Amino acid sequence: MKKLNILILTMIALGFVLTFGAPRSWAQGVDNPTVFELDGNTQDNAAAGLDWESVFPPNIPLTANPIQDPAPLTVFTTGGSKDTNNVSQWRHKSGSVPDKDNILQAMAAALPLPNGDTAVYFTASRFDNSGDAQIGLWFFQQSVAPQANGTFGPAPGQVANHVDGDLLLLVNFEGGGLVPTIQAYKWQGGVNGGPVLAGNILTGECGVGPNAGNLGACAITNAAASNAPVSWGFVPKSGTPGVFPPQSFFEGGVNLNTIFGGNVPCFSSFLAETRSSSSITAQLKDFAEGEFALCRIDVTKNCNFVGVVNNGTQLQYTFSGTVTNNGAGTVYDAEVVDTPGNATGTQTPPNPIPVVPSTLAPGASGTWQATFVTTALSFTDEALARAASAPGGAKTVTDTTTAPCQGQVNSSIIITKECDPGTSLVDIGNNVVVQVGVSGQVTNNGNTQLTGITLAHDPAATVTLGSSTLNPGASTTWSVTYQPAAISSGDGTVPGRYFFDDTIRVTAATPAVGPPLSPAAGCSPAALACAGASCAICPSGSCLP
Ligand SMILES: [Ca+2]
Ligand SMILES: [Ca+2]
Ligand SMILES: [Ca+2]
Repeated sequence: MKKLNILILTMIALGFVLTFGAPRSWAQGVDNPTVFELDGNTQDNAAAGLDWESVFPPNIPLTANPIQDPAPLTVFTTGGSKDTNNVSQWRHKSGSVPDKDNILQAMAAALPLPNGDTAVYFTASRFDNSGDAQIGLWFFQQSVAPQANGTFGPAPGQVANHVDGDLLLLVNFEGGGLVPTIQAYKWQGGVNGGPVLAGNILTGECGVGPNAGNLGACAITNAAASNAPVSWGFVPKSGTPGVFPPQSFFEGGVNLNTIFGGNVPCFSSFLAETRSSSSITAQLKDFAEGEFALCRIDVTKNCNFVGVVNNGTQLQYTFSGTVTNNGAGTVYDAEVVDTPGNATGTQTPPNPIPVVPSTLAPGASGTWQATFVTTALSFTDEALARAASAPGGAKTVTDTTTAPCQGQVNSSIIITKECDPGTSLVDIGNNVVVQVGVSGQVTNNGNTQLTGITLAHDPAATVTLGSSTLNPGASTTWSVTYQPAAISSGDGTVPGRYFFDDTIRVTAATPAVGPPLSPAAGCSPAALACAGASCAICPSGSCLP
């Protein structure tokens, strides 16, 4: 008798371990309440996981919170609107559906499971709880948004297609029951393909039954009335506004890695639909659709002006930034394509610019950098970052940003003048006349190359100029020799001392980059630079100090 008691106690103890030890294995399933509470309500309860009323962490893949779908918004129409057809054949309109098929709110979120898998959680509410619920949940790689002309696509005039790997979950609560049947389908065969059943997935009611905590896909509905999130504005057909009548609220999840292994597609939109039956060929009723970017990268960009290069003829900029994986899965082969909007130039390295590292786990960042040499002083520059969801795959995960680039130049020219070699007397024919010889330097005092430098002399005379082009900091010489027509000044108080005034002016000089030079103050007539001299003629020795 005593042995039997011990055996019973042992069995009870074993049962205790089997029952209450279950949470230890929850890490493997999508119905893991330490990640998300798939419990048939929206409240964030004691379990560690989030629920629909939680504040979601920043940067997780999330639809609108929630997607609102008030009647008569967006219902399926025409015979082509079936799960077995390419979305290019789907059509929608505003109209009515049976009240039990009228979706009011829907939502999806992606969260990592403890083992690194990616779980997607979904929810939908309906207007009337009288009748079976046949629900479909699509995860598309293309943007499959309802357009005003009745088609589905990323933008007006653009029709979306299925891409292999688009995921469909069929969740059916039938016969008045609370236990769903769930099937997962993967689209295969491109635009002419169809949904193919995905095998080897444990499915069922979330957190219930022998596989609780290990389900690859599950769903659950509310068996009893339950408060709706205030922000949803839920109003049932009958009952209390803000309260879900039984079987009006649905939630569930799917472990994407149990279906796709390591090659989870980069879904970009989510659609919750109601269906006329559990059949894969059922007619589709209402739907709510929203953006749901499972893979997401964010690119940043700075444009820094480095300086004037290549003898003052070009400007150098540095483009740099980061690419951050803010999505649910690792992205690969990240790179940046940079496009200076209204500037031409030479970029090093050329596009695509590598991101280091190019493989980014969720939350990780890489850096990128390039130099750009151009003549543009001001331009706006766009950076497109792109990455693949699988190594070597199509780079469909993208983000763009722009940054202003502003260079700075300082163009300047200065000129000097000296009485060198100065005045002298020359014998021209039968006359002895005064000859004035002046000279000086023209200097590029800025950081841009100057071309087309032209000088003018007053009184008018031929100017000899060493070079009409000057690099930054460079100088050249000029000289003029002329015979003045008259004495400029000198009152004779010092006998024999007279002055010949003249001016040299820079009348043209063109900077290689940046705005034209401005006239210098004090030059008359107007000039970019000027210098004057008053050269004396003296009796021998009298001009010496
Ligand atoms: Ca819940
Ligand atoms: Ca919780
Ligand atoms: Ca709708």
